[in-house]
Amino acid sequence: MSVLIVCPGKDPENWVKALENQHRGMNIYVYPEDHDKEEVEFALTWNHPRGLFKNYPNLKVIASMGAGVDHILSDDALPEGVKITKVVDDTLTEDMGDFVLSQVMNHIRGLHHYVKCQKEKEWDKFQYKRPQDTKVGVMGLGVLGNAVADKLHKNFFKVYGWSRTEKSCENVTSFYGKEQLEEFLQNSEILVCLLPLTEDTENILNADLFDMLPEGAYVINVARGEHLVEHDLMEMIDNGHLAGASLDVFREEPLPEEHPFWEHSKINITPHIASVTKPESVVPQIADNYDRMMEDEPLKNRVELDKGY
Ligand code: NDP
Ligand code: OXD
Repeated sequence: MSVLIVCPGKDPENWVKALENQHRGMNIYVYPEDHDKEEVEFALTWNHPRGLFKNYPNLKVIASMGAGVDHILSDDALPEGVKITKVVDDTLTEDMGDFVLSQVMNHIRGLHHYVKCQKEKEWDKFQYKRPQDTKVGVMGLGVLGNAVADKLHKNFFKVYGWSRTEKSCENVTSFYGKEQLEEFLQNSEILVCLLPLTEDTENILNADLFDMLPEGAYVINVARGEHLVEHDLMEMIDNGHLAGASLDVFREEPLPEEHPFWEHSKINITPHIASVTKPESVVPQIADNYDRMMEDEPLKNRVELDKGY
């Protein structure tokens, strides 16, 4: 039986090496190299070509190389009964916390502003805020959102959270469901999106939602580009309601050269690097799930298909 790695545009080498080290004797193919489709029971993937997996009659598990699984579930030709897993990894979680904390700190201390000032040789002091006086709202209190909320709390921010189901978190004032979204947003001077991309969350960062944020709020999107209605964001920044945004994810990646975000003085762009999967760290859980599949045992980090995350 074999494992198929499918990650067009990504270098598979570290994954292959780490898997071979972890699981001696595992038979690994890297798409599109020549292989027998009937042999493949387990696929490890990131952004596979749509429709590819329907040609694998014995495929049982599709494992995402990352925390998100929208790149798998958006394929409407997945083989019936196939199980999907996501990554839950301490390094990935820690890295996301560091990234969001640095973006939040950059915003309250005006560091993005000073990068621009230096280019213009402008000595323009920015009245900064302190963490104790800043309310941050985290949308999505899952593995990553929860860790981000915790890190922000440990750094003295006032933290609010929003999820689909009710939570009781010690250091986070939490809200859930559509009914409590407005109250959550009213408390979000900085809004961090860490939702999975699903039918319910697509386009959720839109003008109506921005309108419910306090005047001068700042938006950080580290989830998926499809959460954001780009035109609404630009309009709300340009009319002064929002102070700006830090965006790590985009509808089209790489962000096209002609995209207006590049030139916008109040939009900060990073190239989907908030938290990048480290193969050596993640491969043990992939190999463990491979063994579980072989033994017909329950998989770890299995995605609930009806929820979409
Ligand atoms: P989880 O599945 O652990 O958590 C998802 C959270 O979102 C849960 O709290 C869930 O609520 C909440 N949620 C889902 N749907 C809704 C909804 N309709 N309304 C309100 N809340 C909702 O995901 P992770 O924390 O592991 O990852 C989140 C996302 O981060 C990934 O899907 C991926 O897109 C993105 N990501 C981005 C990276 C980057 O580098 N930019 C790196 C890694 C991930 P409940 O708890 O009630 O179920
Ligand atoms: C992920 C990502 O989902 O990197 O892990 O976006």
